[in-house]
Amino acid sequence: QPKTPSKEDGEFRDYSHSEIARDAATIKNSVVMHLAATFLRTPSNIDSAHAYLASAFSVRDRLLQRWNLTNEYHDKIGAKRVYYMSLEFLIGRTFDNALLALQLRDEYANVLGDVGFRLEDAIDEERDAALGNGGLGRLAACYVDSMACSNYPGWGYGLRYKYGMFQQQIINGYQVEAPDCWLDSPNPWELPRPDIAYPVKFYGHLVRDPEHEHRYKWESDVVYDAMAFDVPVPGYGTNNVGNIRLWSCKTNTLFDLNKFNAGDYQGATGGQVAAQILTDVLYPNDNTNEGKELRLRQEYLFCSATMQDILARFKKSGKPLSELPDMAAIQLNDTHPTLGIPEMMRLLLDEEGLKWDEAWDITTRTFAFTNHTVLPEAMEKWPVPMLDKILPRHMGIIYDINLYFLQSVEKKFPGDRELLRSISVIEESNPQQVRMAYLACVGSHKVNGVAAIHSDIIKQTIFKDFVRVQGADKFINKTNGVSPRRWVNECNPDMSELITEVVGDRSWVNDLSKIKVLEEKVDDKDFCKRWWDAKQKNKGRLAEYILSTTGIKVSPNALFDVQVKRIHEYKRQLMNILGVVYRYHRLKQMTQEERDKELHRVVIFAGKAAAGYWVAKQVIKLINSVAEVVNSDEEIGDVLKVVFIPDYSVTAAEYIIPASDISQHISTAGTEASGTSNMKFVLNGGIILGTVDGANIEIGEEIGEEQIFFFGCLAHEVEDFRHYLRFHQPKPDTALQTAFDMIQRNTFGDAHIFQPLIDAVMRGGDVYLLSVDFPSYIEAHKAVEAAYRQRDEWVTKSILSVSRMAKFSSDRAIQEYAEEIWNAEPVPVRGSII
Ligand code: 6GP
Repeated sequence: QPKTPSKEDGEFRDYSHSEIARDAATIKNSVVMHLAATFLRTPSNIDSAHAYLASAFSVRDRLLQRWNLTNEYHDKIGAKRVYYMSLEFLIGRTFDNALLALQLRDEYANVLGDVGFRLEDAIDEERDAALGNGGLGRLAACYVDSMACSNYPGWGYGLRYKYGMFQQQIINGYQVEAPDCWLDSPNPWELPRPDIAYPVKFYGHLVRDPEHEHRYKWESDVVYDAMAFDVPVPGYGTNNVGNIRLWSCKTNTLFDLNKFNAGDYQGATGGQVAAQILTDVLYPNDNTNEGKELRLRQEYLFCSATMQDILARFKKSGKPLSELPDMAAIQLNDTHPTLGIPEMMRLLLDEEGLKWDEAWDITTRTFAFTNHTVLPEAMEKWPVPMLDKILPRHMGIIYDINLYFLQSVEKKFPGDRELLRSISVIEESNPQQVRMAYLACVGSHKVNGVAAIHSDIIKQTIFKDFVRVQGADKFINKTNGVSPRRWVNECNPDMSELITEVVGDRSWVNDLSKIKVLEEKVDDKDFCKRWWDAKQKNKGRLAEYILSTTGIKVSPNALFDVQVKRIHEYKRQLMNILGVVYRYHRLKQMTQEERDKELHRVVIFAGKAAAGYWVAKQVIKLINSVAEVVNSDEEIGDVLKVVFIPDYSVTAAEYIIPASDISQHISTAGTEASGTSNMKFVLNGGIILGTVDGANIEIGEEIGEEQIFFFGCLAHEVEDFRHYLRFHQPKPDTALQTAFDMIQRNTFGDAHIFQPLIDAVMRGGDVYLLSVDFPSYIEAHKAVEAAYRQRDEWVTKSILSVSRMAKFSSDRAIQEYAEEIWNAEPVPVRGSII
């Protein structure tokens, strides 16, 4: 049981006397000190890059002091720790976030002002930490933020990729990928920890211990050292500072001096290159599994170092290993960290000498698993021969896990061979494959989906047999959430001011239920005007951003219609751009007088396609080709503009999301597990146009269906439509046919480039049901337009929506995980230094 700290308060050191002072003079001294001692600059010889770096290092000093305090405190009281294991953390920038958390933003703005710089420009010098693809990686970042802010003793574990998410350039309308060299300039937000490193083995062979059934010695010459880098996670308005521990390979010891002396320079560094490559790149796949050997080794390096670190920390407590589940909870962010389960078993059996049943009990009580997708192409599977070669011990352990599991199934359902085949962790294909989702499920005490509909779907599909065998209670829902710190307070200062004014203070940032009172303001004309003006200001800011990134001029007075997310067929950016083509066609049919009466609209896209996802890349090309024609059509002018903002990132999202009037979340029903940007858009006063899918459904339930524009078929209808379309040609309605015709008449350049996109609908079975949903999609757009013309009612919708969004704070999500999965409690660090 985690101890409550209160009664021991007096025993702990009071740090208030050692807190680095927060007055202007001390802050200025520390910035100047870092300029000189860290960057060899004087105040008369700096640029905004150094203004940023020196201030960031000075903020970091303050954070690290609290980092130490937090960890020492948690150690002393023996708090139960939560470990969030994720191959992705899409952190974005940290400087502004840290300033707000420490409540030192004004102080640093003044100090920078004194040396001739604007804080905003310094903030703009920071590069995003883009160690993730999309929703899954950003969720991990929001969750560590919430753990820190809600005082949970939580750490993230991940990999420190040298190259993060690729940089997207748009050349001739096509996506071109360039490496993201984010570590080129000093990174103030990480601390190298050469003292914290663990050996990680690959390949080799096993020697069985004749005395013990389940004990082996794993011998191998291929051993790499994984070294820790710590990234502090500022807790807003609390002493607690969380941590993300990222692993990288140490290479110094792999230099072969003998080869070098013999003149074999390449050979001398070969081992270093092999080690380095393990943590060089983030795989840029979102919702797909590549099955590459390098990826498997990456996953294992991560899991092995993390398990060794967690066990080492636990063992310092001196408690018996059977108490590990009382002191540590490990959450698997999808299947990518699943090797943690057999690795924990290996350490407990081979290194600690535990018996199988003891080790298995400890493991399953410690691990829990979150599933983030139902797309079949994302299901991780590893060929048995590959696993056996790279990780022979783990393959053996997985076989045993499966054997004991299947024996228990056989006992409960004797003679059901079909059940055994379908539920087995090993798929009987050629070659055999390890189903990682099944392994994660067998090795965890709880499995959750990320929105109500998604958690239901996984119980009816991939985990159907497991529900039968292991009981329904193991399978629960934890609807996603987003951090109000980054996704309102930081990215939308003007709206945040208004909320603060109504709430009375800024406490809503850590307790989103307080924004409910906004509801009382819907009849306050003056307030509504200021609400509208805040949105307009954000749109002005985005218009500038669009101009500087694309050269396209848009008017903030138009309706901003936004779809930003990874480019994927199931997310249906194609349907959006076909809708734009149809709109363009209609506008061209009108007289000038008629056009003048039309609502002006800017359609904004952003998002990356996986480098190897050809269809998604063609969609980007189509969007850019349509944009080029529409934007240069003088007849159309400002009535319609189409923009593709390149290189979507967390930072770009912070400009885009607060500026949307309407945002599109239009996945085929049943395919988007949750979505999290939908929550961010509504929290920033935008309205959703969406399908009845993922968290859209729960958002609708919370804010009221009058506040959301739903369209399209329902999840339970999808299978029938798909079945029909496998055998019948789709029948596009006139609008969709018109859009196809326009493309095929070369309106947007050579039509044959785009023919495969049309064929996917017309000949490929229309898997994502564009032909089915298009008519209601167009109708929904009309409804949006009519509503936007009623400005007062629109503002009412916007304010009401925001006021009812408390559920979608990641603080709520984390509290549910803590109570229902982790059995962990908040442990606010005492000895106040604030
Ligand atoms: C994503 C889901 O597609 C998205 O709907 C959800 O909001 C997000 O996870 C966070 O839960 N899944 C992935 O990005 C992914 O790669 C394996 O899943």
